[in-house]
Amino acid sequence: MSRVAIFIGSDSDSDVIQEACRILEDFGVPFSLDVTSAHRSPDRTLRLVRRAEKEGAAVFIAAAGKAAHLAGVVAAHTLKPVIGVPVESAGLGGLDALLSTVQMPKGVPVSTMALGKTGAANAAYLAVQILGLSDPALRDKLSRHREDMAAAVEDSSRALREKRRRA
Ligand code: RP5
Repeated sequence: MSRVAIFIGSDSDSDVIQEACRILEDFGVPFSLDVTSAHRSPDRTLRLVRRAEKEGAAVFIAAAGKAAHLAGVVAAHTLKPVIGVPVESAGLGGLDALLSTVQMPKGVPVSTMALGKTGAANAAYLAVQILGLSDPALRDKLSRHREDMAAAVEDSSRALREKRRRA
């Protein structure tokens, strides 16, 4: 049973979304990954949303570039939280996708992440946070991850001080 349903608008988005997949795997969160386009395969998109809901998905992640309406269309068809990841592309560099994803009309929100791989990673972390609301074990893992990040910052600061002392 997939707890997170991930959709990408094209297989050209697969490199970006790998960041999210890797993090969900690290946290042991089962997910599904499908290519579907709001524009090129609208019926398939709706079918996949319905299927994911039936199979128990609690959160959706949708990544797309250009006129990126995938997350918005998914949000229109579900009451579950939808996280949008705008993907950079040639031409407008991703600003097109960012604005298309973030500027949802009132009442149908999409939680919009940063562009590209950082956004994909944060989409996974946010999905883990949402699932963690009802899963104490997952919340503990997330809390340990935050502690590890804080320790890594301290380590890098210590290493920098040491480097400067030796210089
Ligand atoms: C969007 O258009 C996709 O999400 C992708 O980011 C972009 C380009 O798609 P391709 O032309 O590479 O399939 O729909």
